[in-house]
Amino acid sequence: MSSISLSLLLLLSVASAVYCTPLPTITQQEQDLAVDYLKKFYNLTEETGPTVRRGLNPLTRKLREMQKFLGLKITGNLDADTLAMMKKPRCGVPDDQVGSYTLFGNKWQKNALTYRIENYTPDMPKAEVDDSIEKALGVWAKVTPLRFTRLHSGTADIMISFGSGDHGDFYPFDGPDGTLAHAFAPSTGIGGDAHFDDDENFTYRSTSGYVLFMVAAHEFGHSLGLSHSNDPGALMYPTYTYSNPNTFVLPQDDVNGIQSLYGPNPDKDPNPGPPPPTTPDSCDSSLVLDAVANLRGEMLFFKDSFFWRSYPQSNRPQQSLISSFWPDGPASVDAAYESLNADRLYLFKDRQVWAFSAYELQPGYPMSISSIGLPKTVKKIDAAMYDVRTRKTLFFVGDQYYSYDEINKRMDQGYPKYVDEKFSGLTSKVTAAFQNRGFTYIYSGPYMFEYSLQSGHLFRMLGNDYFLRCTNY
Ligand SMILES: [Ca+2]
Ligand SMILES: [Ca+2]
Ligand SMILES: [Ca+2]
Ligand SMILES: [Zn+2]
Ligand SMILES: [Zn+2]
Repeated sequence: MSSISLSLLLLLSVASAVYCTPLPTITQQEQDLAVDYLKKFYNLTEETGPTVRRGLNPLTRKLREMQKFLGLKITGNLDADTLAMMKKPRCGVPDDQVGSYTLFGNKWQKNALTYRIENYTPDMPKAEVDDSIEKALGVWAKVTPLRFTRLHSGTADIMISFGSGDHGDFYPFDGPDGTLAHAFAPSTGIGGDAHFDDDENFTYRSTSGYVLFMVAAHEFGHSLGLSHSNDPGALMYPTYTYSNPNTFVLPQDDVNGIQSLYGPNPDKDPNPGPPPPTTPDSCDSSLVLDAVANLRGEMLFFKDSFFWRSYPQSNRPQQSLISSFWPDGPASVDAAYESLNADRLYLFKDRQVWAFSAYELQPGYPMSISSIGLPKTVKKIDAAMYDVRTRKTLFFVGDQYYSYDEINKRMDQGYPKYVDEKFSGLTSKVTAAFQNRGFTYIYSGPYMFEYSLQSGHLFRMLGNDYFLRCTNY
């Protein structure tokens, strides 16, 4: 009895993995949220009158615009990923332009600017608010000729305040989460000012609550003339991402944006620190991917803290931060694979493995990689690949590989074996691996080799960018 129901369950889970993910049921509340989001951030306007318009309906058009800007699959539907994105905490300024860093209208016609902190949040001691604001302005001063002086009275260029709900402009805040803050482009009066939603819990350094330094640094980008960027690594990307304030370095896209307005910093920095982080570029011919995996019919390509997803209908892969889809996962990965047997995506980093059902972390994870039977001497996995035909997963470690039986959930006897015994000609380290349409693809540095796993025959040598069609055309 129990074994029958178990095998039925297994069948059901395999079926859902093979066909498609079920459509989410959308509540009226979620529909309202979506319309409200598109009105606020994508200038969706009410259609009036019975006029039948040609082309896409405005809701679909705005959904597609949003999906494109935020790096989602462009479906024009209110799918689960899109709804999840709409529920993420973000900046209140609309995403009104498309591209990497964009300009927000004006710039200041002077480099010496003043700021004033008009009131405080009860969430943090005043000294921590002062320090967060000063450091957030310092992010921009470091790479430009802009210099900021604090005023304690009167009107400053950048007036900073905390408020909730209606707070004196035409853009009321929305209670906890949703919009965290907004700021106005350079101009007189309210221009340059930054408002923070005091219904949020702001913090100085903690990972619970919103780090005021991060939110403020983003808002001051608007105060200085930048709009939102669609570069998922940029500070000016619309949604909130936690970063450690002690180690934060302004990303290259934001540096390019602000320097296009004000030029570089003429003063030599005695402590230049690490260079600005750049977002991996799929057109970089020297690109070496960290890991490649399938997920429910899509291909996932991991590099640093980012991944691209490519699905059959798309003509260009979408790039996102790993943390925006798997917030409970590692910041970057060594290896990844999808077990069609278990309908699980596994991500590996150092000695740990995380298991996800799509984006949901499974109970008990992360676990040690020794829990799947790898010897304790293995410090990290270089690559992992699930073989559809045998339902075995190969784990590549140095010049060797292990074989894991997904059905019986144990390591096969007689391993590790040398990689070049199985894959002729492959003498350097495997960096990533996956299967697609019956072929086995083994990545090694900037190269990728196409094999038949069964015969071991090598068909051709390609580059890391073969599936990852370059997006800058
Ligand atoms: Ca002002
Ligand atoms: Ca809010
Ligand atoms: Ca790897
Ligand atoms: Zn913003
Ligand atoms: Zn406001």
